[in-house]
Amino acid sequence: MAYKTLEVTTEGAVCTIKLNRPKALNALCAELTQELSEALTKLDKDDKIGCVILTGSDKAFAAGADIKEMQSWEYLDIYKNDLFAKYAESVARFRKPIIAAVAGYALGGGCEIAMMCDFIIAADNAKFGQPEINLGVMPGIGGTQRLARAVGKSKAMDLCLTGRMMDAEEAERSGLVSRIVPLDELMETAMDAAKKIAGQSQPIAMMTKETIDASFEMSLTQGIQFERRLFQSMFTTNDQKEGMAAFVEKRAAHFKNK
Ligand code: DAK
Repeated sequence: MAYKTLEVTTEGAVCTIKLNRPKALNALCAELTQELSEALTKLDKDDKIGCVILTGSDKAFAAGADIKEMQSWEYLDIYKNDLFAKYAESVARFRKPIIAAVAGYALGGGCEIAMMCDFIIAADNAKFGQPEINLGVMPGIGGTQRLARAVGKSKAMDLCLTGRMMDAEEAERSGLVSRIVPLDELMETAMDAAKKIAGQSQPIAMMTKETIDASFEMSLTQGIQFERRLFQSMFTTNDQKEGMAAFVEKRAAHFKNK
C-alpha cells in the first residue's frame, strides 16, 4: 500500500518504515500517525516480517507532534478522541522487535516514539529532547515515564524541565541509546541488527521482547517467574530443538518459527 507520509520498504524479513515529511522535519501530523498505526498493524500480522526499522531523514527522525496542527486543539476534542492513544499503542504494543534508527532531531513526540521502540541506534548527529515545556505543555505520550526509566530521575527532570536537547554521546552515556554510529553507517548498522534478529526464531524473539518489557511492569519476583515460565515453554518449540542440535552438530541453525 502507498502511504503519503511514510516510505515502507521490505528487504527479506526486515521492513523499514521511513517517516517522510521532510519539509516539516517529520512532525507527527494526524495523517502520519494514522498511517504509522496502519502500517504497524499490518506488519504485526505479517508472518514474513521478523523485524522492523523505524527511521526518519538525516536531519530529523521526528521533531515532535505537529505544533501547527496542535495549536488550535481544545481539551474536550483531545479528551473525547483520546488523541494519539491509538497510534502510540500501535508502536508501544507492537509485538515483534522494532529498532529506532535515529539521525538528527528526535524531539517531543519524536523522542517518545523512539523510546517506544525496543532499542535505539543513533547516528552521531542525533539530538534527543523533550522540549514541550517551551510550548506550555509537557510530554504526553510517555515521555515523562519512559525517559525517567531510561536515563534516571535527574537527567529526565533536567531534560523535561529545561527543554534542552542532549546529543548522541550524552544519550549513549545515559543509557537512552544502545550504540552510536557515524551518520553514513546508520542504516547499514540498523539493517545488520534487524537481519540478525529476523534470522532468529520469530516466536522466541517475540517472547524475549515480551519478557524484557514485562520487567518494567512487574516486581523482580514476578518478572523472574514470568521469565522462567516462558523459558520452559520454549522447549515445546521445534526451534529450540533445532537451535541446540545445530550447536552440537557445529552448523548454522535453520529456524522455522515453530
Ligand atoms: N511541528 C510543526 N512544524 C515543525 C515542527 C513541529 N514540531 N518542527 C519543525 N517544524 C517545521 C518548521 O515550522 C519549519 O517549517 P516552515 O517554517 O519552513 O514552514 C520546518 O519544519 C523547518 O524547521 P525550522 O526552520 O525550525 O528548522 P531549524 O533547523 O531552524 O530548527 C528544530 C530545527 C527542530 C530545532 C526546530 O524546528 C524546533 O524547535 N522544532 C520544534 C521542536 C519541538 O518543540 N517539538 C515538540 C513538539 S510538542 C499529545 C501527546 C503528546 C504530544 C502532543 C499531544 N496528546 C496525548 C494529545 C506531543 C507534543 C510534542 O511533541
